[in-house]
Amino acid sequence: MTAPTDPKLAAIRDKVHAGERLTFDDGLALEATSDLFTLGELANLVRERKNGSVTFYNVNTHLNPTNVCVYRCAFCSFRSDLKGPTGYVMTDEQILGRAREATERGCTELHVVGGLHHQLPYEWYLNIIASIHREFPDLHLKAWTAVEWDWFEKLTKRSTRDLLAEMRDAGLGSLPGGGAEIFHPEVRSKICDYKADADQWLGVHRTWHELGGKSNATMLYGHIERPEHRIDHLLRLRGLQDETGGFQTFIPLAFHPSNNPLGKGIPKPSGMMDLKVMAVSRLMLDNFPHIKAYWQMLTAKVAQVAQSWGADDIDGTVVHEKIYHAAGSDSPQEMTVADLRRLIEEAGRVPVERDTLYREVVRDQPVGKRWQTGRRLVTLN
Ligand code: V47
Ligand code: SF4
Repeated sequence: MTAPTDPKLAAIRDKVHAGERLTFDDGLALEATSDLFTLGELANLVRERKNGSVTFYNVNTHLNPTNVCVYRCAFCSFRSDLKGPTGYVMTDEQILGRAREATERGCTELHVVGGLHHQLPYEWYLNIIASIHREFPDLHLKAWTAVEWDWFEKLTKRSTRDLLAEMRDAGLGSLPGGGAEIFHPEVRSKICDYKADADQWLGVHRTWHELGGKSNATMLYGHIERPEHRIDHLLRLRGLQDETGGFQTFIPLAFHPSNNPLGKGIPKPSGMMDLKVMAVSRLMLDNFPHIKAYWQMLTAKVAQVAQSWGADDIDGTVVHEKIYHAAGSDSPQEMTVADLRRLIEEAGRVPVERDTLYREVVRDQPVGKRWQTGRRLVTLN
């Protein structure tokens, strides 16, 4: 391995080898380099320290109960106006049908997020969780982004703590990482003014962690943000993780520019940028156990390579995906377990099925075939 010629990168390399924390300036230096090999070498070192050669995947599906949304985030291709031609609200039967389908396919997780509907009360969102949990108690419900929780607080005038505790008692399992976008107000005010700001987003996760819950975090990159905004974003997450330890995984989300106002004239992030953001995230978020290369977002090809640039998770089977497909994603809607395992094995990694809380899932039969239902036998850890 040859030493990097850039002296800043050489100093960072020494720090990473010594297990020292990187600073904001280190983050900027990592962002500035085009030495992708050194970035990969360093991120891979941290990845293997934390997770060895394992890459996690899960068997999951998504549920977006409505796309009607009071907000108008400039990057969003999924939302609809209240009376828009593409607006929908799923019926209780459709929602339970989706949960039934998930269970029959052997899913361990249902990822539930949607729009902030102008007229539906908080109780509608609560009932989704309660009714699915009543019928399918083994399905882990990873539900509602911090933006949605902030909306519930506005709707009910109750504290987020109270709402989170109520929904946990009704069957909520964990919080997804969406809605974080870019925290810095210079960018946030341009791409998603009005919705929960950085402190509100972080506040929801802090409260959930204080209640003993686990959650994820994301960052939407590749639009109008600059490197300093990305590093700022990562350091705010690292700060909260120092306080609570409640984050499990970080997911960098590549911006998809089709069918949304922000995307005009902006190309999709390049492969180079995808790998750089992945590696920088792994290096800056030294207290996050996992970094996810979400294949739906990155493409299966980049998710495969990202496993050598810091990622130790590629997400799951997914099946029903609306948010990125509305924004021009040409990834398939679904991957079989066999597809996911092949992606991982070809990258020289060891595939391990996990549940939402990163416990290994052991099945009594392989779920290599899409329609084969696996029964969870033992959960380790
Ligand atoms: O918050 C919306 C992003 C997020 C676009 O927690 C877009 O395991 C790119 O957070 N281009 C929701 N991104 C999805 C999300 C997520 C996904 C997978 C796993 C997990 C997890 C969380 O999708 C939004 C926003 O940042 N998004 N529109 C777009 N045009
Ligand atoms: Fe609404 Fe979420 Fe789309 Fe923003 S990203 S407009 S909050 S659905």
